[in-house]
Amino acid sequence: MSDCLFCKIVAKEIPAEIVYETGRTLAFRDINPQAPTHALVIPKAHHADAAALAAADDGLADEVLKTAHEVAVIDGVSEGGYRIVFNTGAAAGQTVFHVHAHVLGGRELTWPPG
Ligand code: D5M
Repeated sequence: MSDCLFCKIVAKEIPAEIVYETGRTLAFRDINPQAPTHALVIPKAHHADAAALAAADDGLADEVLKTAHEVAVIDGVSEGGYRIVFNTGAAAGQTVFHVHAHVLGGRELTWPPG
């Protein structure tokens, strides 16, 4: 989508600090990190939210999760515990409507989130 921020990151029109990339997914550092590890994992194809990604039903959601785990391995937080969050819908805090998994780790993560 031409006016989508994360599509522009996929197209390299906006810079991002890439952590890991596969053929159909991209992981990059969040611009406003909430933990020592805070990356965003997206499918390169545009899907608005987690529900739309799941409905695509082509294994893409699996790939996003695998890439999220790979980010945790790369950052050395996979053993200590990490969190994968999909804010889904404005009421849940979603501000960018290109589905993204937040990967958070590297500090004690409290529950419930605010
Ligand atoms: O999360 C949207 C996230 O996207 C939020 O944590 C900031 C991040 N963000 C916004 N712009 C950028 C750029 N340009 N690079 C990296 N990260 C960015 P949400 O769950 O939608 O609230």
